[in-house]
Amino acid sequence: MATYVMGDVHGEYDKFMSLLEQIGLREEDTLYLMGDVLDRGPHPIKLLLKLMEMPNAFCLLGNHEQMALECLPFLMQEITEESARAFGEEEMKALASWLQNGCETTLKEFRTLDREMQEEVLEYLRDLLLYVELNAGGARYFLVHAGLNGFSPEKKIEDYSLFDLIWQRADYGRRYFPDKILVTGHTPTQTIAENPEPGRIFRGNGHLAIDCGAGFPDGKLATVCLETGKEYYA
Ligand SMILES: [Mn+2]
Repeated sequence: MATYVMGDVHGEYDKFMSLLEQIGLREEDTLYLMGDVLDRGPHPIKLLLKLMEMPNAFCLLGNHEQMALECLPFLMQEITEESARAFGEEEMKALASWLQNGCETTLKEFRTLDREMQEEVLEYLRDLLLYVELNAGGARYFLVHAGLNGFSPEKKIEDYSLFDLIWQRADYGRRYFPDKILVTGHTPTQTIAENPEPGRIFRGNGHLAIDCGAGFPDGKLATVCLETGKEYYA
């Protein structure tokens, strides 16, 4: 029984399939994805439909899924004069932000689904996990998409805002938990100043940062087996 954590896939379906093949994921293994499976890369919805079929794959909520959840419901309304007028300032702002963050490929594929599948996709997105705590290979891990902004050891997870958990970058120079490793995506490891190998998985100061920039031109998709520490790249 192995536990894998995987970085932000961003629609890179082929890289995802390549990693699945490399690790030889078995039924009894568990795969956690750090969120941001949507946007940028060519096949975000194809990827999501694949994940929906995998009983041993669990996805965290990333800021890209949150943007989709803020926009898809109102985009799915039929545009009539009346509902178009009903798009308020909030909705327009949400859509502008999603457009800036590479939603085109997600929208393109989402549009091809029938209404029933669209609803299923939304339901899956609404049920994504905000954080996961687990033990593997004798160590404890705390998984969250971006970080724990405003961290204090006594603070309960419910007291962090969504923005703190899925948008605000972790401080990789800082150790958060004395007894747990903080696993994050969201911040490409190319941009972590403390990382001696930019673009590879970063470990240090109680962190495991695994977004290796898939969806960007020179980026990779990465996964690591928590029991063995072995890293895989596509
Ligand atoms: Mn992100």
